[in-house]
Amino acid sequence: MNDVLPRRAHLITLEGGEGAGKSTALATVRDCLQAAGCTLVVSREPGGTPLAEQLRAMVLHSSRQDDADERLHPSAELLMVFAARAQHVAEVINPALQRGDWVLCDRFTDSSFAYQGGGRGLPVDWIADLERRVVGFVPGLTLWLDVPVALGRSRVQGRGGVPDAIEREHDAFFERVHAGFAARVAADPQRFVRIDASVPLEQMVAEVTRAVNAYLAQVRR
Ligand code: T5A
Repeated sequence: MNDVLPRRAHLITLEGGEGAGKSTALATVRDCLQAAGCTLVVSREPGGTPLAEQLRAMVLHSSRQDDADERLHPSAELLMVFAARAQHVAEVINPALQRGDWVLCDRFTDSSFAYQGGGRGLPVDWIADLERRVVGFVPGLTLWLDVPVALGRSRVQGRGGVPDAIEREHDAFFERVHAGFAARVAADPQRFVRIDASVPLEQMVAEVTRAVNAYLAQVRR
C-alpha cells in the first residue's frame, strides 16, 4: 500500500505506544536537525493547527467518564483524526515542505493504522484510502519507539495525571496497537527505524541520534 505513495524526505515522524519516550526522542531529533543547520517545523498529531487541536481535544476528552451518555464511535474517531490531519497537512506540513523546510511530527498516519486499525479493529483498507486521499505521501523517515505494553503503561502511570479516553483502554487494546505498528514496519522496512525504547533514556537518545545522523547523511549524499 505505502509503496505507491511518494516519500517526503524532509518529513520525519515519531511513532510508538504510550510511554515510549516520544517527548525525549522528539527533543533529540530536533537537536540533531538543528545541529545540521536544517530549518525546522516541529508539530504533533492529532493537532498542529488551532482547528486540529480542537479536534484532538474532542477525540481525547470527549468521553472521559465510562458512564458518559455518548461514547465516540470508532469510525467517528477515525474520521476526526483524519479531519485534523487534513487541516494540518494543508496548513502546516505542505507549506513547510514547499518552502524546503524540515518537518518533525510527533505521530502521523501510522498512528491511525495502529490505534484505529489495530486497536479499534477498523478495516485497514479504509485507513489506506483516507491516507491516499487526504495525505497522499509518507514520511521519509519514521522512528518507531518500540516498548513492551506493560512497561510503557507503568511509565505513564508513574507520570500521574488524568488518563485520556485512549489511555483508559485495556492492555489488549494496546497489544493490538503494538501489533499494528509492527505490521506497518514489516510492510515498509526502508522507511522505518525501530528504536528499542525499553532501555534507559541515555541509551535510547544515543540510538535516535545515530539513526537521524545516518538518515541525514543519506539524504544529503
Ligand atoms: N492517536 C493519535 C490516534 O488514536 N490516532 C492517530 O491517528 C493519532 C495521530 C495522542 C493520542 O492520540 C492517539 C494516540 C495517543 O493515544 P500523545 O500525546 O501522542 O496523544 O500520546 P501519548 O503517546 O500518550 O504521549 P505520551 O506523552 O504519553 O507518551 P510519550 O511521549 O511516549 O512518553 P513520555 O516521553 O512522556 O514518557 C512517559 C514517561 O516515561 C518516562 C518519561 O520520563 C516520562 O516520565 N520514560 C522513561 N523512563 C525510563 N527510561 C526510558 N527509556 C523512558 N522513556 C520514557
